[in-house]
Formats: sequence, structure tokens, C-alpha cells
Amino acid sequence: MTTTAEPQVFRSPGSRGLWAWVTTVDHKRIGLLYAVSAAVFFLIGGIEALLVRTQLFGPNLEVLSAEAYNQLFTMHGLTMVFLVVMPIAAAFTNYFLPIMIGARDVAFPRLNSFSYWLFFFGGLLIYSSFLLGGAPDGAWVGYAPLSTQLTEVVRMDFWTIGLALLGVSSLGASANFIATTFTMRAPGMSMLRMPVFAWMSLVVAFLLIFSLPSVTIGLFQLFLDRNFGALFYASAAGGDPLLWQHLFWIFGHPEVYVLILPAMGIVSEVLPTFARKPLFGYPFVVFSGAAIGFIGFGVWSHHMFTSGMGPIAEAGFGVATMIIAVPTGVKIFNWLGTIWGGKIKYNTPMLFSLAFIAMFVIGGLSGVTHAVVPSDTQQHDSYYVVAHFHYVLFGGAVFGYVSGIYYWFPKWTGRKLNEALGKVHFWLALIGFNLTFGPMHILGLNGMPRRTYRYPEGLGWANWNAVATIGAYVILLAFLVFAWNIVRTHFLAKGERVGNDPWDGRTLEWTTSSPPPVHNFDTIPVVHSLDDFWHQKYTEDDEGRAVRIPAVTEGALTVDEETGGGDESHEPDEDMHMPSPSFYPVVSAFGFAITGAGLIYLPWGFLGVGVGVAIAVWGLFGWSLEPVTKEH
Ligand code: HEM
Ligand SMILES: [Cu+2]
Repeated sequence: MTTTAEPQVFRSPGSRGLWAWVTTVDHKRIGLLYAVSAAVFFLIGGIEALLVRTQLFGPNLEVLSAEAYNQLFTMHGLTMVFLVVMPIAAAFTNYFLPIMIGARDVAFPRLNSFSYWLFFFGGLLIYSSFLLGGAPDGAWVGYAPLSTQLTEVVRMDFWTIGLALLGVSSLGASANFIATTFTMRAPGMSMLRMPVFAWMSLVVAFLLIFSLPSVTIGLFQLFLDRNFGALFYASAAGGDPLLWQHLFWIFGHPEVYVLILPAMGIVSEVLPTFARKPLFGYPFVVFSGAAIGFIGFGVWSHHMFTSGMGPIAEAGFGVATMIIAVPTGVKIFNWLGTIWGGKIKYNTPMLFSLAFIAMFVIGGLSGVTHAVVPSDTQQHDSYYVVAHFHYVLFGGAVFGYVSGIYYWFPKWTGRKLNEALGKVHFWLALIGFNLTFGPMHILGLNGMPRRTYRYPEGLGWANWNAVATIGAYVILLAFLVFAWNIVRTHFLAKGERVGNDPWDGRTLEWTTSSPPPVHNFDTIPVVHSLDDFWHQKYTEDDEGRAVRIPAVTEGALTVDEETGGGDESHEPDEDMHMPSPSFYPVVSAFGFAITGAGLIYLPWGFLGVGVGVAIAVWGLFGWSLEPVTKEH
């Protein structure tokens, strides 16, 4: 075994070099691009949050001006939702959905590339606002009439156009994942043999397909109100600012399930592996996820209980919101049923999955208090709400994705993250998280409003705010340890090298090499049951105990000691068609972004619109007319 001296960046089979990454249409590489982008945006969104928290460390502070504060919390929320949690979910789905269902790639590889680059350019466009006069400052929800107010700089046009571009990117990715799931499954991989993560990715794709049109229409009307004097949200002219809230939350509430369901899928993969037991109640976990997605379309106005909808609507949306707690509870009990009586290994991925359950339950319970209209009237727009959604989105979603990173890092890189550093990261993150967001429940119930850049002495908020800010810095420390663990393990190649199946897993990705070859499988696997790989490795003795079947080698492909990756000699045989690299999707995405930039600077921006449309059309034509080649 020889370890290569120089660090190698994201060693994954296939051509190396920047151009290879720009033109890749390999789902695994596109997944890694999403992961790296989300990590960078997490850092930026985290710094924005730290600045916000520093301003709130004590009463009457002047660390930030009101204007800067409004831009930072708006960009923090927008970044964490659209540029961190959504893309990290897309990273996992891109990398693992095809492998988990036994496919060689997604159904539309070039559309996949287009979706990634449109997300990337959309994120850059939104962030360029900081350099062009100021970032969006109307909160991540962009409520009218605040967002339709014309300002000397076009801040909220960056928000409007940026979200519209990100929406197109997500629509493309969702259509791709739906087509992949229904048309690319290996022989025998029936729907109820698919891993839970694959199922949650499918539910999320449908949520996006059905919810994005609502916000896209809303954004279009907002853009017309801001730039062409339309009056959709102008109450004085017969328009209605509440129309925006409805259009936004018809998307916005399903959106929170878009953020959490993939993390729930990951936890459903991690718990059985480290509890050494199959998932308890697989069909219930699957269908409760689908139920959450479905009912999630009927609760949006619980964000508007103080907007004067009237008792009938409030009661209806209140009850619907409480109902959603039922399928969520089903999942929680199935996870507890999975670990109950298991031989639990408290590895870092398992610790983060267990913390996910605990923190999500706390967030879920405060969510139920929001469903009660009279108590929500007290809590609305206070720090109690900020605490609630950070417990479900950070304590829930982010902890779930971090668990997934520790779980699948060996598959991506051929090396395991360091356990000791992992445990330091875990405890610092858990303590820092609860120190930051726990006190916010109290601050909110004591009347502290959100989205307020400064507070005076004498309201009893100073101490808990100081604790919350210290907590935020502990979170920073926790993720610095995490970053060091990743750098040390992979980029400095100091991590323990592992083979195909380091955790003794259940699903198909553990049958491939680490990292998998470009074509994933030499021969498409034939699946005979749920957790097929497990049943290839284990049988049961008379007492029902799992007994290893000695014959099975460590997965279909042997590990190449030299590269740690797929054995290149396992070249795809002649008739195996692999999608070829292409730069046209990148060109099209770039054209869309230039068009968007032009729209922000109308009227002279029409020039940019013209150039952008020309580039996009060139890209789309090139993409649809380019010849199919085999060269990687
Ligand atoms: C890294 C640690 C984090 C800290 C310290 C933090 C802190 C905060 C604070 C203090 C606010 C309230 C600002 C205000 O209302 O004045 C806020 C808002 C928000 N945070 Fe976080 N947050 C963190 C991570 C996250 C994550 C992971 C998400 C996930 C999606 C998130 C999503 C949001 C959203 C959507 C808002 C609302 C922004 C708005 O009102 O427009 N945050 N955060
Ligand atoms: Cu909601």
C-alpha cells in the first residue's frame, strides 16, 4: 500500500483539471460541485449570522448600522435556505440517488449540469449586489409593500431575479430526479425496495415541481410592480400586499420540507447501519414522508395568523398544521423503534443523527405551539419564531446533512473522517447550538421582536442575548474543527484509508469502490429485496440472528490500493453508453444569468438582456445539436 505524498483535490475517477470539472455531466461530480458551493455559502451565511449576533450581544450596540443589519439578516436567511441547505440536499441526491437505485447516471446529465451552473451563477448574481450598491434588505420573505418600495439602489431586484433563476435551476433538477427514479432503476429495484433517502428525494422533487410555480408568479408580479409600474401588491390601487404572502408561502411552507425531508432520509439510512438493525417500519417511514409532503401544501397560512384572515381560515390552517405533526411523529417513533434494542455504535454520523431527532423534536413542539392561533399571535415575529425554525432547520436539517457527510465521506474519498475530531465537532456543535437558539425561546416570550437591529437597556434581554452570541461563536469553533478534519483527512491525505463498505452497509452504494468509477457499476446489479446488499452478506440463523455469508467479497468491485478509487481497468464495456462532457449547459446557464443581470438594470439593461438571451440560445442549440461521444 503506497500513500501518495502530494494532496489530491477531490480525487474522483474521470479526467482531472478545471475544464473537466466545468464540463462534467457526471452526477457524482455535479454532486461534489453542489457540496463545495454549499460549504462556501455556509461559511458566508455563518459570518453574516455572527455579525448579526455580535450587534445583538448587548443593548444599544453600534457594531452595525440599521441598513447593514437589514442586509445581513436578509442575506443570511436567503443564503442558508437557497444557497446552503437546498444545494447540500441536491449534492447528496445527485451523488447517491443513481447509485442507490442501481443506475449509471441521472436521466438527463446535461440538464443536470445546467441546473448546477444556473444555481452557481444565480448565487453569484445575488452576492454581486454587495459590490453594486447594497444587498437585498427586505427579509428573506420579501413582503410587499416593503419589497415594492423603490430605493435608489435595486437591492430587492437582485432578490427577485436571483430567486427566479434559482427556481428554474431547482425545477430542472427536480424533473431530472423524477425521471431518473421512474426510468433508471435496476432490475428488481421496485419502488418499495428503494432506500428511504431515494424516496425522500422523490417526494422533494414533486414538492418543488408543484410549489415553485406559485412563488415564480409572485416574483414576476413583484418585478413588474418594481420596474413597470404594475400594482399587483399596491392596496391603494386595489392590489393586495397579502396576495404576495399567499403566493410566497404556498411555496414557502412546502419549501421547509424540501429542506428537511432529505435530511430525514439520511437519518433513516444512518440509524439502521449503526444500530445494526433494519429500519423499523420502512413503509411507514416512506409514506409518512409522502404524507408530510402532501399535507404540507395545506398549511401555508399559519405564517399569516396575524394578517387578519379571520377565525374560519385561522382555525382551518391551525388544525391542518397540527395534523402534520402526526406523520412527523410516525417518523420519530419509527426511528426510536430502529435504535431500540440495537447494538449501537456511537460513531460521529450516528451522534449527529441522534441529535437530529432530539433537536427536531424540540423544534417540532414549538411548531405545534405556533399552530395554536392565540399563542401564535403572541409569538409571531418574535425571537420565539427565530428559535423554532433554527431548531428544525439547523438542529434538524443541518445536523442531518452533517451526519450524512460523516457517513458517506469514505465513499466520496476512500478515507474516513477522524473520529476524535468528529466527536469534538459534535459536542461543540450541540452545546453551541443550544446556547445560541435555546435562550431565543425566552427572549421571544419576553417580547423581543425579530428583525430589529438594536434594543435598549432595561427590557431584561441583555443576558440571554449575550449567551446566544457566545453560543454562536461556539458554533463557529465547532465547524472550524469540522473543516480541519476534512482538510486533514482528504486534502492532506492523513485520514484512514477504507475500502468499499467501511460501515458494513445495506444499500447499493456500498457495493461500489470508494470513490465509485465513472460508470458506477461494471454490470447493472439485479436486486432481490429491500436492503439487498445486506442480504447478500448476511443470512439469519434459527434465532433470527444475522450470520455473515463468508463467500461475499467486499462489494462488486475490488479496491485499487494505488488510487483508492475505482479500478480503472474496469473500463465500461463497448455498449455501455456514458454521457459525454459538455460546456453548452454551462453556456446556457451563463446566458440566463446575464439576462437576469440585464433585467435588474433596466432600461439600459436591455442590452444585457439581448446579449444574455443570445448566449442562452447559442448554448441551448449547441446542447441539443452536439454529437454523442465516448471520450471522458
Ligand atoms: C450558523 C449559525 C446560525 C446563527 C448564529 C443564526 C442566527 C440567526 C439570527 C440571529 C437571526 C435573526 C435575525 C433577526 O431577525 O434580526 C437569523 C435569521 C434567520 N436564519 Fe439563522 N442562524 C444560523 C444558521 C442558520 C441556518 C443553518 C439556517 C437554515 C436554513 C438559518 C436560517 C435563517 C432564516 C431563514 C432567518 C430569517 C431571516 C429573515 O428574517 O429574513 N440560519 N439567524
Ligand atoms: Cu410553515
